[in-house]
Amino acid sequence: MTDLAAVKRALTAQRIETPSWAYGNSGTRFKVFTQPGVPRNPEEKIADAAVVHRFTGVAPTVALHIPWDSVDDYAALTRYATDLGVGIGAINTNVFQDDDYKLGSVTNPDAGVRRKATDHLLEAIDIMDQTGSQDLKLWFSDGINYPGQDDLRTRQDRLATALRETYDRLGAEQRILLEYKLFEPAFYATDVPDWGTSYAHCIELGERATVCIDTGHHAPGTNIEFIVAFLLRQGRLGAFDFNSRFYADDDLMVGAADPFQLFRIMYEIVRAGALDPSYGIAFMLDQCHNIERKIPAIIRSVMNVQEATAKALLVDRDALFAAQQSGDVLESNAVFMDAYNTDVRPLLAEVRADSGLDPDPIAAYKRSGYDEKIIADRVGGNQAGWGA
Ligand code: LRH
Ligand code: MN
Ligand code: MN
Repeated sequence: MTDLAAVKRALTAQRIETPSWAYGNSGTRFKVFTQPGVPRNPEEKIADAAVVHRFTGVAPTVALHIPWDSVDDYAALTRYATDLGVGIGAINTNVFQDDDYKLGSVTNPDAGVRRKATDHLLEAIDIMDQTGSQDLKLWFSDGINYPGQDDLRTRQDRLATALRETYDRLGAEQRILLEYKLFEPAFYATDVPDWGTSYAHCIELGERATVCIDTGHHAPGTNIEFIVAFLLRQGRLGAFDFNSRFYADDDLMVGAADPFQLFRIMYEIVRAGALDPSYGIAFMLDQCHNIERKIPAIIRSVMNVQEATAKALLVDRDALFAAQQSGDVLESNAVFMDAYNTDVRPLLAEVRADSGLDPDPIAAYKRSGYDEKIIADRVGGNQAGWGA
């Protein structure tokens, strides 16, 4: 039997981090469709994140991406966020948008470029010291397009060297989240293409290096929940970049393309007792809203994660384990699917009402007048990461 009060407590305690860049204009390599009212600076992105938190109650931190969110005074930016009721979360590094990085950043054949890239990673830790952030998120676009273009093994050595220097600079409470991605922008071989490569580097570095799973960074058909289960068992799952994909790294709203997959992932989290923030997994969104209004899309994404989580929490684990133990294939699957097929929207509405929130965050946002206000106030807003 499922303990409904415990399910509600877990849902109330859940935390989801939103990304600053999802509030700004974004696009594909073919076109950035600008929207009225988008943030013009990091402060306005944080203000939008605070609005998402105000209506959902579970998104109290916002991830920054440097240099997209560079400011002169990070302590002041942190105070600004705190005043709005949110905190600064992970600091994301960017060693992929500079001409120098054409042949790679930390794996570049040129030692000078490697130095520049590593210095950026170290600078990000300086920023973390000022924002109080614990997580340094590293994603390397490094890779090669043609067989023979560079030495695969030497590039791993260069990567390890840069990671070591970065890891050694971490403060006692700080950690590295090493993200992997199968391909793009490199098409033949990426230097951190999969969870195994990330995991191996994390093991080499030490216990404060963990893997970040971006759900859009796998080959079609990859069983992501298996990766989740494996890394949890090893104590090396540090974070998610949630989004959905139909084809490649689509960065669509999480739970939009495959809500069943999101449920299966969240089940492994619940199964491992890893949902509570005290466990230390950063559940972040990494999305771009190219054609839809951004704030309601992010609220929708937060709600999609909540729905998948609620269903995962509703799995009757006693019944499931009993069926599994007796080798009852159909019953095991039926118990699992029963939870997935439950309409959890009334339960989540109740959880929100219990916390003093509007049970329907999107409707509440629409009624709030915030959208009209930012459209009127933010004239000339075009600041974003991708395609800015
Ligand atoms: C790379 C990535 C990584 C970047 C973000 C903007 O595809 O997922 O997390 O930091 O996109
Ligand atoms: Mn990502
Ligand atoms: Mn991505």
